[in-house]
Amino acid sequence: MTPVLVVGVVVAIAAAAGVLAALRRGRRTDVRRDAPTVTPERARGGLGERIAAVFGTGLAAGTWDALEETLLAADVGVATATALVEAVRSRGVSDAEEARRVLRSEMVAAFGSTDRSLRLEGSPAVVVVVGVNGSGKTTTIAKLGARLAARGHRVILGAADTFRAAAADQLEAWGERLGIEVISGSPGADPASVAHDALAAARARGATVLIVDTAGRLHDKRNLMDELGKIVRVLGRDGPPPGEVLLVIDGTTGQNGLAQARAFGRSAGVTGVVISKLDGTARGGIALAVERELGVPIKLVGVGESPADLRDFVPGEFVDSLLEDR
Ligand SMILES: Nc1nc2c(ncn2[C@@H]2O[C@H](COP(=O)(O)OP(=O)(O)OP(=O)(O)O)[C@@H](O)[C@H]2O)c(=O)[nH]1
Ligand SMILES: [Mg+2]
Repeated sequence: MTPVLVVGVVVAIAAAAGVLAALRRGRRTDVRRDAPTVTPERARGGLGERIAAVFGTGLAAGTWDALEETLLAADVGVATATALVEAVRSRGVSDAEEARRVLRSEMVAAFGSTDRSLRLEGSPAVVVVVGVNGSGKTTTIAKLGARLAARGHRVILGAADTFRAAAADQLEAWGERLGIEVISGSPGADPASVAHDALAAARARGATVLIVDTAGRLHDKRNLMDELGKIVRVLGRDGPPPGEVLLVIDGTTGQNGLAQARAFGRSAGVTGVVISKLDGTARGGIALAVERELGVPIKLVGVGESPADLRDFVPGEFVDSLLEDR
């Protein structure tokens, strides 16, 4: 490994530790505050410290390459890494502290100041959750359902993932645990018809939010994107279209996640992104790549498997946790 690559790999690990530590410590009211003050992750160093190392010996020929490698190793993507390095370079930055300040403001600016709140309009408001298999859709639905129910919503879940019999069972188990009703069809049923039935039930029960689970794969050779499009159309047939189509991306899949995001973003009318499993990844920078590439706001992040492990995505906090100097 070249020294640059070594720095990159270390940074990637440190970045994840920083994100995790900051998210766990929590800066929002709904965040658990039971993490110890000093954790092994924090002791290992963060992206800020690594950037300090890059600039530590003053500006040299390799500084900008090292910075770019550092960012790439945290998975911010080539286009974003190049743009960030260029931004820092063009400001005539000369020391680590200044570099980090400029980098922070450029990273936050890269996210933009778009509205990241969930659009919960309509009665019921409809949220469709899409993504490749295993990305974390069902778990995210449980977390979101729990959050909305705790805020006074009457929530119903629709199990339109009919690919596996166990998929509806999984959602039903969550429903039981959380005290939330789940509408499902028979295994192999047309997902759009399950979605339709779930909406009818939600209306009949006076639910304020319907969250619809979908499959990441299909039984036959039908096109998944067409199928998801059909679900969304059916849900909007005699009312407004679903307010949210949330794409769940597994934060541990790196550039692969980006490829998925492109496919879903183009075809399924995605309105928001959830990045799951940020607790298990060295690649928090994927958030920058995804938003820049898709132009769709990241709204939520998943940081664990329990119902409380859902956070609003706040760019400033996210970047601070990536860059924090511990
Ligand atoms: N650590 C961690 N694990 C997660 C998170 N979100 C989901 N998982 C785990 O990831 C695995 C897959 O999650 P699911 O919610 O079943 O994923 P899915 O997209 O519904 O999968 P399919 O139904 O097969 O398409 C499960 O073991 C979850 O517990 C997260 O934020 N952090
Ligand atoms: Mg699922």
